[in-house]
Amino acid sequence: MAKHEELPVPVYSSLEPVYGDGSQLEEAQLRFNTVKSKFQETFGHPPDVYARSPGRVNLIGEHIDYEGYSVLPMAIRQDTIIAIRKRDAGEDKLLRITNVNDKYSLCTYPAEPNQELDLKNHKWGHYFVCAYKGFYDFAKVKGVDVGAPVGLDVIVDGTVPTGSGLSSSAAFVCSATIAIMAAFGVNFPKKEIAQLTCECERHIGTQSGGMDQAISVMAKTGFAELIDFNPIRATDVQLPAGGSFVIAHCLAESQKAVTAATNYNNRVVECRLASIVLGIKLGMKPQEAISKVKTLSDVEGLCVSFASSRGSSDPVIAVKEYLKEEPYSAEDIEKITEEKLTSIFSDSQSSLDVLNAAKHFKLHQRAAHVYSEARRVHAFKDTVSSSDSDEDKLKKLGNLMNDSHHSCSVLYECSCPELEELVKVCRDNDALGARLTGAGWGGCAVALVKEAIVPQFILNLKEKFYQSRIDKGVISKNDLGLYVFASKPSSGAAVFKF
Ligand code: NG1
Ligand code: MG
Repeated sequence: MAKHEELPVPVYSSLEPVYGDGSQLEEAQLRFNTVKSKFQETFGHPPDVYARSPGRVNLIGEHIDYEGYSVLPMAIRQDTIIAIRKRDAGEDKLLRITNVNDKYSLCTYPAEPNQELDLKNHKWGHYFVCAYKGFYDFAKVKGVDVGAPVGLDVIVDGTVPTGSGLSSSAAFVCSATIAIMAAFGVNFPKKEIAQLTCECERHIGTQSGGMDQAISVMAKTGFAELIDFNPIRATDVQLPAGGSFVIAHCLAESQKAVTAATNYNNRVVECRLASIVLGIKLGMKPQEAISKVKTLSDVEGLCVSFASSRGSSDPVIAVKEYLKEEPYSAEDIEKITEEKLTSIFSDSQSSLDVLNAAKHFKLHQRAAHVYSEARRVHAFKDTVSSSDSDEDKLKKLGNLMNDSHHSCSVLYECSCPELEELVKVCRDNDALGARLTGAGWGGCAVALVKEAIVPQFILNLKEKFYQSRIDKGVISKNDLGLYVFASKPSSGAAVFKF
């Protein structure tokens, strides 16, 4: 039997396989009806086909996917639905992208796969164009003839809160890519789509790893997934009984596409610099390290091959030995690399933006986070599959989540005051563990809570964290359910043809 990830995206003729048969189904029926009638109203035709792809919560393994290390997310119920129709060859050649939510106004682009996105002028529709460009690139690589570009009519309906670390962006890009494929009558193995959609999202200017797209495409109901990279692979992880994950938004929004140069991409660049410096210290020539060492997991490989001469294969020891704790200036690093940083990164405008904005680089701290976090992911997986009682497992998982948060906060500095407060409130109210999730700098925390206390736990968060913010008008009381909820592992991407 083919492995789950080697199968194409499932195509369904009814909503039940994805949305079950309870209240979620009713909600989904309403959403699909709204999407369909708004489509008809806007474009004068019904859509050809629909796609959906979910958001995710990362349980552990933060900021290590782009360094080549495995992560452990699960899909959430919230998703992005896209309805699409190919225009006839004789009609105008435009991509018209509209949204059920009026907050997002109509975006129009030429149906031109090679167009450049205006990244300085960020628009929500850009994410669709990422998918569109990626689709044509992929079709070319696969040798699939999809004909000359035609116009596309598109409606989007998303329930993943944006800027929340729950990956509304990947839900959008994956669902768009799969909708475009379905409109052109093609489908591919999920793991190939996971790889492709990850590359798609880079057109928006973030140097993202592949976690969000991988889980959005490959998730399975009832399981978290251990996601490995190079090549992408998903292994089912059955979480212990008696625990539940509660997701809570700290109400500071993280706009990653806008703050990339100082936050997300900055860390990607710091990790790359740490890798190069470690490669050189381990004995490589500067030129060789610059051209060959791309990630901290590459360095781990080097540590293993130099183990006999160094007496250790442990990259954590290499970090302690070779990277100083004080921040590095660009000049400090250039003395080691014997090449200007602007020349090392000359082929990446988004990295040059980082260099321009950065005052210094914390190589020791970033590398120490990545290596310790990579180990926590495996400890989490090993705990889940150990012979401990469920009670003990939950305790250990909670501790690993707490350690992960500490590392994100102190070593990676991707937390913020609101997230710190929220994580503390979670722990003070009997969470077994709590941590920021996703890129950070705002967005959500995830807490592991005993199932039996979930309703009380949520009430406590409302009282201790949200009430003052409702009083100040930051959010309305009626919207609370959007910002704090328990979530079970949900299913991945799907196509619907009715
Ligand atoms: P979010 O939280 O969606 O911005 C980002 C990256 C992930 C991963 C996490 C940090 C994208 C699309 N996603 O997630 O790949 O690196 O941060 O662990 O950039
Ligand atoms: Mg994102």
